[in-house]
Amino acid sequence: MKKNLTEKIIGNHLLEGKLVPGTEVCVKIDQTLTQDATGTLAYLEFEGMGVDRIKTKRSVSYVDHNTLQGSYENADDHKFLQSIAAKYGILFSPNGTGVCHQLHLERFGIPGEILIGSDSHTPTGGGLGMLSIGVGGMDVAWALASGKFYMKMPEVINVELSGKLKNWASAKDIILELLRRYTVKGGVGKIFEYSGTGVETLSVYDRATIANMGAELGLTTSIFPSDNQTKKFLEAQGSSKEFKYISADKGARYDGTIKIDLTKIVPMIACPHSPDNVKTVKEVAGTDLDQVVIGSCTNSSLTDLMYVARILKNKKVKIPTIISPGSKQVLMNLIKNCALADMIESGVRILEPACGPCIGMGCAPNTAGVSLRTFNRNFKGRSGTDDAEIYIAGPIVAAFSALTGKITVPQGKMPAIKDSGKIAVMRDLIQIPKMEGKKTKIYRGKNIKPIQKFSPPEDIVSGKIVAKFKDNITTDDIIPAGAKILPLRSNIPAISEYVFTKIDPDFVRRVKENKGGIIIAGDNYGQGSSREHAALCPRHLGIKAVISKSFARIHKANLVNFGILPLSFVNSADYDTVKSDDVLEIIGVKSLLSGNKILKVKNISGNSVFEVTHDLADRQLKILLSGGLLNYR
Ligand code: MIC
Ligand code: SF4
Repeated sequence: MKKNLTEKIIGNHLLEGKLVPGTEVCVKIDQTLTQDATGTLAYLEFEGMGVDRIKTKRSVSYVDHNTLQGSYENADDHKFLQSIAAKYGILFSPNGTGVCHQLHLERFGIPGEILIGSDSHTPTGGGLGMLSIGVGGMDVAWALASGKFYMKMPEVINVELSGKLKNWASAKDIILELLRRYTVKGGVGKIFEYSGTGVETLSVYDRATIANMGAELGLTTSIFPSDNQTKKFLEAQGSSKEFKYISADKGARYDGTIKIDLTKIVPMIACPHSPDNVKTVKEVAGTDLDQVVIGSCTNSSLTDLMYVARILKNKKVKIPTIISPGSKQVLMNLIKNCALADMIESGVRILEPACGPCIGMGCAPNTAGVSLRTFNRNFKGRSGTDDAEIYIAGPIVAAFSALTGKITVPQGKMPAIKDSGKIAVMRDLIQIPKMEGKKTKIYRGKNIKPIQKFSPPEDIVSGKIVAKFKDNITTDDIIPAGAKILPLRSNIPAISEYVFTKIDPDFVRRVKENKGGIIIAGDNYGQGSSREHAALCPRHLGIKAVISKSFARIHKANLVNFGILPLSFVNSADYDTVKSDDVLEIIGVKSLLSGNKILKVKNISGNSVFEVTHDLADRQLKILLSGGLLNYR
């Protein structure tokens, strides 16, 4: 039978289930990654599972999010992560080495393998033919403990690229065009598999940018074939032995097709406050800017920054411009080929390789400031300044705009960036664990609080509607990031005080007063980051159920893992009939286990009844009705 690339990779790793979209499959996991903001919880959960050794081939713990060390909290977390790595045989990438996705691509990318990571941009690895999926920390912990991962088999969509980019258009513009067409919820339940003659015109870094930002479409992941470009990339990284060709069979079956003619792509930009609010750069050209920031796991590769250096060379930036290279290796290459000198001479600030401003760790814009960034998310408030206006574009548009202080359409002849295929490779920055096993003392600073277990739900789950939200609520809305809150990621009681503070400052008080409650939401609840704090913290406060029109994939799995019922309206018009403060009773929750798909919800205040449903697998229902994954084990 002819197979697409996804079917080949999943088929090679299949432990349970069939490749039927919408049904649950269990796959063997080759690699995992964590970063420090989600990693501490993931490893606490892993410890709670009580196994001696990791069951994966390669697992890496990166420190790249909480890098400021403004006080003891981050440093404590990093020492905890380092000691856990030594104990269990996990590789450790220390603070300042680079952003996890950039590093993982450069150092550990292997076509045909399966990677899961506790970060929503893990799909970056799809740029070189590795099936890479973002998940919650608990799912990484479970993969470390068992070598397995359960997921719903997605539909596989063939994205057929033809032609070649021209006139300053870049990979970022391809993914922005897809976001313009399909929106932040257009990819839920799907994998985008790229094919066609246009693919070979894109480098692995271009492909990684596209795969990375597929997360913004809500996709399970994106994947490119492994071809001569992949070979060249792996050779340059000193990893040629990992190379193999892998692609879909000719005539393979797909669940849908999208066609993109690369010759028609023009520079695009996402306008405030959503990555799918996309226009052409021409449409918003001339908008005054206060700041330009170049970096993040989407656009901080050597090639990206070489274009930036070339555009800035012998010119001066007009507004504060900040550049954060994706990894120390990228920075070292920029030093060796003198591109860093061109950047610094033009007046830019250089930050150390880390997530930095992308996660609100510094460089927040001024009040109501307008900032153009090469990142992937421009949700309101994520920059650290609540009323800032954030635009998202590729590094070329960003560099041109830095020179004028306004959003600017790239002009002139596009320079060719010479690619000799040779770069300075820094393979020894990531620490190979000593594997001291049982002898290793785990360092637990006072910021690290023990992981909590929750009791199973009653048969009738009742509570007040403590909040009613609209569509597309992000996990940044639920539990904000930023320099003030991020250091508390290992301290659930402390960080829970910030739940919904940006969009509903009274939420925590109300939930405490009511001793818990139920949340109502519109479509795509929990889009964005994989942070399981967005499930765990509401659970800690006493939230028992979220009833929405629909959920984002990773967040729904996180809700299950922490025992919050993720239920959907059978009739979405019922969303309009419920209001804040109504008291609800969800009846017969335990009957879910015997196959009941639909539950009745009594609205005691409104004196009415409506129905809710779910699309969870039996295994997930068992977890949910045990009160979460830690109880289920
Ligand atoms: C993000 O880009 O929002 C993050 C920070 O990388 C998150 C993870 C986190 O919240 O720690 C993600 O994308 O999953
Ligand atoms: Fe880091 Fe930003 Fe990438 Fe998230 S999106 S991993 S915060 S660089």
